[in-house]
Amino acid sequence: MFKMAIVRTPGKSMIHGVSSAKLGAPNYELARLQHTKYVEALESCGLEVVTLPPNESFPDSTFIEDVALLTPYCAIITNPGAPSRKGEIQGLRDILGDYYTQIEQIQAPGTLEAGDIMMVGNHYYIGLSARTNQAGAGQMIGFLEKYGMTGSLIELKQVLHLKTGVAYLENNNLLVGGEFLTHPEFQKFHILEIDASESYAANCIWINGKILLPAGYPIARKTIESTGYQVLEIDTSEFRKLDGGLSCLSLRF
Ligand code: CIR
Repeated sequence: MFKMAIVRTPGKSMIHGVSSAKLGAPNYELARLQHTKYVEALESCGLEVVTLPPNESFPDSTFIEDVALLTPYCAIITNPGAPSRKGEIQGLRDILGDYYTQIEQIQAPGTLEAGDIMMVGNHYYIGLSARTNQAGAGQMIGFLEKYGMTGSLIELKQVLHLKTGVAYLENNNLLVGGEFLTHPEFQKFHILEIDASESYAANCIWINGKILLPAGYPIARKTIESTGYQVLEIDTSEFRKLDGGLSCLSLRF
């Protein structure tokens, strides 16, 4: 169960965020509204939500998931692979210090963005992507093992982050799309397939027995509901324009 989440309100500078989506610039006012509703959804799942103020110096800083991995035993600050995002970790040690006594940090030449990390119990799958390199992933596995957890690598071919294409929904349920559908590492799970026409919906989050799903993906909704989960739909259209999804917008612990 998760008790808390940390989010960062998007700043006006978000319109300059990194994007490959070709969906146009996000509408800032709408993004703020969607972010508020996202926070309300987290709260409705029983989480206490800590909201950090906008950081205009970093257009992508609302995608706070990427800058840290919060485990039950320690926090690990990352070293984002995107040059424009490296500074997002400034001040993070102080913020996380309110909740963690053990704080580790990925060091260059290692790079890692935690959107590339999927937690399955005590095990963490780490995507090797354009943002997360071997050195960063190796350091992460070292930290996980130091605190009694484990990690393993998954090579990415197409998507931005590992969790762009796969989400663990607890109870052995794995929501999977695209390049990960046939991945040998994932065949031991109960696979919930994401239709190619709804690939964005693969980035869902399990929170205390409920599933947060991006709004507008009816096939995915039906698939998830067939497992008995209650689904809460959240409109993330403006974050999608920056290649971001539901998981990217919070640190849950
Ligand atoms: C980026 O390209 O870094 C941001 N525009 C989107 C980050 C999305 N984060 C995530 O998938 N964890």
